[in-house]
Amino acid sequence: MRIDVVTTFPEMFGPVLDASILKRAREAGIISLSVHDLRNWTTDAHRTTDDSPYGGGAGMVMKPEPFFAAVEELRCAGSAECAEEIILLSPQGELFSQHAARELSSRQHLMLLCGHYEGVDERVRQHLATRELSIGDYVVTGGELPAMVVIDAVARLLPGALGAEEGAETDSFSDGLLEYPHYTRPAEFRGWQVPDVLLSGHHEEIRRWRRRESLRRTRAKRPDLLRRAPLSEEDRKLLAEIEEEEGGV
Ligand code: 9D3
Repeated sequence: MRIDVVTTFPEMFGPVLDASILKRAREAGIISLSVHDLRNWTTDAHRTTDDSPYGGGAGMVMKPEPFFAAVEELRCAGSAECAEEIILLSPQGELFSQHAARELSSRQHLMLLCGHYEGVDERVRQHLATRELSIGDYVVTGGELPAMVVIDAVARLLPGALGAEEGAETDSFSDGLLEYPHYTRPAEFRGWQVPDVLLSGHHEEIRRWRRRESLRRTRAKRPDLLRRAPLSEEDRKLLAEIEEEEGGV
């Protein structure tokens, strides 16, 4: 997969892209990432990327021309495929999700556009972006950190990006439930014991315990996920046991 990022803060990306999974995926040739400075597509001596808003008001708006010029130059360059998605990171975008990450991971070539200041000229959203994504209902100072979140979530789904150990399929969210509790040595730490069942060696009991705890946790912390999760006959039995133990909530 090829990913082109367009930003006024290209230096923010280096340390993240050179670490961990993203570094490994790039070295393995699974992903090819280029970060471009939006200022390369300005035409004035000051390399201006923003201007005051029509209609007045505080703050600045990012100009449309540099974004259009960047996308028009990069969209069909550097990969066999023209970018299928031009993604604008924006607080008004569709909420990014594991589902969206899976969708994007099937593409050959993505472009991510990062805004800043008070926002981006509306014509970028309407006539250039194919999709607008937000990473959540809180304000960060620009689209750069959200772009890195999207890149990380997508890259780890590409075949070969994770080690054999950490298959993306066993993830929380792949079956719609939160993960069960994890423990490692020591078996007792400051008086807190690891649950006996995990030390028992009874694989079937361990599997059932983990599934029950996964259901218990999801019910307590994310009932919205539980309502949407595909549940087996066994899951319903386990949930009935949990409800018996804990009463209504
Ligand atoms: C005054 C209204 N603000 C919108 C909530 C203006 C504004 C604040 C921050 C406009 C842009 C930004 C910069 N943030 C992003 O570009 C951004 C973002 C975010 O702030 N939260 C979650 N996801 C994203 S994706 C891009």
